[in-house]
Amino acid sequence: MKTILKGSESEVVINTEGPVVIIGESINPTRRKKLVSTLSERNFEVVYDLATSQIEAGADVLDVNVGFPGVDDAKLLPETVMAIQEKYDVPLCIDSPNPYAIEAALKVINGKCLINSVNGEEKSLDAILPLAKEHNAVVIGLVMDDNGITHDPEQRLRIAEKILNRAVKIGICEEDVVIDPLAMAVSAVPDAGAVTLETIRLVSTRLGLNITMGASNISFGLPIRGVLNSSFMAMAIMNGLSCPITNPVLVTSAIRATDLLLGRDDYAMRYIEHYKSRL
Ligand code: THG
Repeated sequence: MKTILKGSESEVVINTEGPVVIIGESINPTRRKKLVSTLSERNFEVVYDLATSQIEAGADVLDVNVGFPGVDDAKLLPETVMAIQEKYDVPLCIDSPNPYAIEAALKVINGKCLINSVNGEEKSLDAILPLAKEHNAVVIGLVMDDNGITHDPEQRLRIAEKILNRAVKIGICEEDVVIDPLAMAVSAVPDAGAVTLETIRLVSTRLGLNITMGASNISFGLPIRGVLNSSFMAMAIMNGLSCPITNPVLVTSAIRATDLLLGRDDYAMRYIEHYKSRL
């Protein structure tokens, strides 16, 4: 299945058959004090630095999250989107739990973006799916609902099905629904990795949809995060992950290696190109 994203002129195709599309996670204030202080002053220099470094490292799409305590992200998210669009032509993934911020960002966005995210809760489905339809956006469906988070992969699949059905019912194409199987920290939930990997396998084989996830969540609170992130990434891609939200500076090498080993990189062209750009 192919999901098409667009910037102003650019186009990125997320294909369940690969190769993997990388959504850069780093425009996110979590533990980035400098991003918070500069954004508070409407200074986008740190945002530009993060955009440049991620694109150079292999990001195809940029996640944009400007949520921090005290911020009015219904104002700041569209402003940040406009600032990025002035300098870069890549599709964006607008990341906010606030439907007003999502709506405000959709009004200024060029092309066809990802909405991050909707989930199986009734109020989320009601708020977000009509916006995705109206603005012709792709929507990420998180597999949690009014009952919270389940650790049963079959239940997570059921929530994915519910989100897909509701989206299709209001006229969104199934390729414009991308599922997030929920990656959580293995330091807190011992079987978090196994549950997520099995959910990916189920969503991939039963629904055939494109799959994303916040892949770095898995390693929160642990040392040598790059090793955990890379190992998890390889297994997740094997099971059907097609567009991870991750830090390309740390993980693109593992992603290119995995695509090559899965036979999705003829003559190792992309792997070698990435290797050369690291020299
Ligand atoms: N699913 C979806 N969207 C998401 C998530 C998800 N968006 C947010 C988050 N989870 C994914 N993004 C991040 C961004 C940063 C980090 C992890 C996930 C991160 N940051 C470093 C830290 O906290 O130590 C700090 C920055 C760095 O040094 O890289 O790990 O699950 N749909």
